[in-house]
Amino acid sequence: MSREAKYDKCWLRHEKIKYAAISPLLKSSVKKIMHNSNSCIAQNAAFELRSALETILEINCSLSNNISNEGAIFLINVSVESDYRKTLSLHELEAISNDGYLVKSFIENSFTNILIASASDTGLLYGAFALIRLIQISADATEIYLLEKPACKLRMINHWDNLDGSIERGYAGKSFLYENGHISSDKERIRDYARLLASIGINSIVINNVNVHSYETTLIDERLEITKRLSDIFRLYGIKTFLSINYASPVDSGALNTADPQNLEVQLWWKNVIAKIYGEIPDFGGFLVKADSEHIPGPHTYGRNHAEGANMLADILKEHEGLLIWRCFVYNCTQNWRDRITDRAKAAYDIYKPLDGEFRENVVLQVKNGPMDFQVREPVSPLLGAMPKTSQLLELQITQEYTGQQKHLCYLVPQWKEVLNFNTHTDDEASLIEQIISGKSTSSKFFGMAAIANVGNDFNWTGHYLAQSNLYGYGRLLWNPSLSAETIANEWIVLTFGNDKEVADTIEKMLLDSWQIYESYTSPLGIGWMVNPGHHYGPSVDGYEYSKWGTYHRADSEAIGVDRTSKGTGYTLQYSEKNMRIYESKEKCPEELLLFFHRLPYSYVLKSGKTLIQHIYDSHFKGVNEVEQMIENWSRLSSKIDVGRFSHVLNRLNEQLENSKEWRDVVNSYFYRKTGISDYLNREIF
Ligand code: GCV
Repeated sequence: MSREAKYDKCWLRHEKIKYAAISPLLKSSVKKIMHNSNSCIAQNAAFELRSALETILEINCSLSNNISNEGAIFLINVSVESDYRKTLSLHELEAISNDGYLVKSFIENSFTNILIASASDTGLLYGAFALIRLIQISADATEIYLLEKPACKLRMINHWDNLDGSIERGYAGKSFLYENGHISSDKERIRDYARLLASIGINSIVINNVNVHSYETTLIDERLEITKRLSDIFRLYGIKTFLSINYASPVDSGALNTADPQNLEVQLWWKNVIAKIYGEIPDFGGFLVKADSEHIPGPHTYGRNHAEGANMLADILKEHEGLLIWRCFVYNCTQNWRDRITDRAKAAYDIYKPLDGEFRENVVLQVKNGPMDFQVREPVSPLLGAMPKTSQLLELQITQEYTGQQKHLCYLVPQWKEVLNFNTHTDDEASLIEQIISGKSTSSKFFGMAAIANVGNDFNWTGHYLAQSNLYGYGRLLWNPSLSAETIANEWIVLTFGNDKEVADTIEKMLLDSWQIYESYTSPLGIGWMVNPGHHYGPSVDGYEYSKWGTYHRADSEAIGVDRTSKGTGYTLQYSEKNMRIYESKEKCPEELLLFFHRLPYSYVLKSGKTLIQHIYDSHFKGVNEVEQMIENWSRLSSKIDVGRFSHVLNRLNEQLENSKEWRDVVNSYFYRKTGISDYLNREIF
């Protein structure tokens, strides 16, 4: 990378490969990149290929839109010239229909050629990025055949950026989209971000925080220009722009004194606003709404249910083929900690399940992966898969709010894989979350995932260099949720750090172990929430224990955990019969979730033969030791990684070590003092 680089290139570094079997083959014959579509997206696909071939393999190609018979890479949109359809099998045609692509090499007149075919220009762009990835990852390939289609139709990234440049739960500097109330002056960076997103198949972006403050409320009208200018950039890479809106915008704008969805003036107000948006941005994606949540107004404010509230907007958006993404993160956020009946975990299901079938076709419910809020360990939300007549999106959090805030290493793909592999048993044929997000369990047209971005204007985008792997991994799962955490880690490492075996093996192990390590020195067995209130970094066992947020561990001197079985809060009853039976029983319940579902004495014996209290002590000591081990492993790479990235990661790991010790000592001391039970191994507890 040149010295003047203003920011890192992440997995699009395209470093020169010293030897690639494919290289002589391509070098001797590929001279041109030809495309039969002239859209900006298709041209960008050609540009990406040209520049990657030049830097990775030192092949200089010219671009042309005249298709001729000589060694070339052909970017063919079969919808532009249907003749090409004849050369493809039915199976291939089906796969390339919705943004899928075929990439294959073939020899003709002793020239090597590569065909990238799709039925859309966006598919061509994805195919181009796939070829670039393949050249770097499978450098010894001598022929190419890739036929891929994305599992998720909606492949969304949610930004929690505010126009003043701040980011809610942002751990990588300030926003690179906005500064001082305006769009950022560094448009090139926004464009490079769009490239990064397109390279992992993301097709939709929500450009502002779901907590819509009054300034951002005007992105739909007074400041629509900002929305338009951003959408002009993202469109070049096949990405649709969405806005988070304030449900009470008609009131906040000063136009009306109600936002009641049944009020005709309110409807007319939205009709005009939405028409104006589509007048400026004809391919605008639609709205994302957080309503009746954490003090934000919504339909409940006006005595309407969420289907009534959502459908009003959905009907208007439908006229423009727009979507309404409606978040299900709704709960009573002013709970009394003395109240042992109300269970925040039950809220989303209680509110939405009875409304199944009542939402319009273009409403998509966005459901967080767990019933609480992105803790290091939660069960899968029982709402996912429980509304067969309603479109759903799974919401993940890439930004590491509760998982170390990009100071700690926490590769989240293994956590997401557990969610995707979860069987809801809500449908006879397709009830894995992986199938639900791939649209296999409903007749609904819209399905997929959304995730909260972990990027900011730091040089390395994500605060921690290795946290780039989470953004990369999210994109790869959108495309193919069956990919393993190992495969994704490996791809990302080779693209980002090259293919030195020691480097790859060390980083892969660090990534794959990191979630479990983080979990072991933070909160035990699914309890969650032992964090400092507000900013959520570092330990505070009772931080939320007597608060209004409904997040309690209820530890006393005898026992810990919340009884969420049918004898307790009844949360388990929201699951399908099969899962309910597993969670009801403390013997069958997966141990990592034991204290989420059950209240147990510290003397309870786990499958390991250890008592619960000894498990808490042991895992906290072990977690810190493992961080020390990671530091040792990383340190061995000093001569193999550039000094900038090496020392950055080392500093982060050292910070992680200090903070993990704090976690260990605070949590262990808390339980020692509560219970008076000593550590079996007599280690230092305070
Ligand atoms: C955007 C949690 C976070 C909030 C976030 C909220 C949400 O409560 O702490 O910062 O607000 O989730 O997902 O809406």
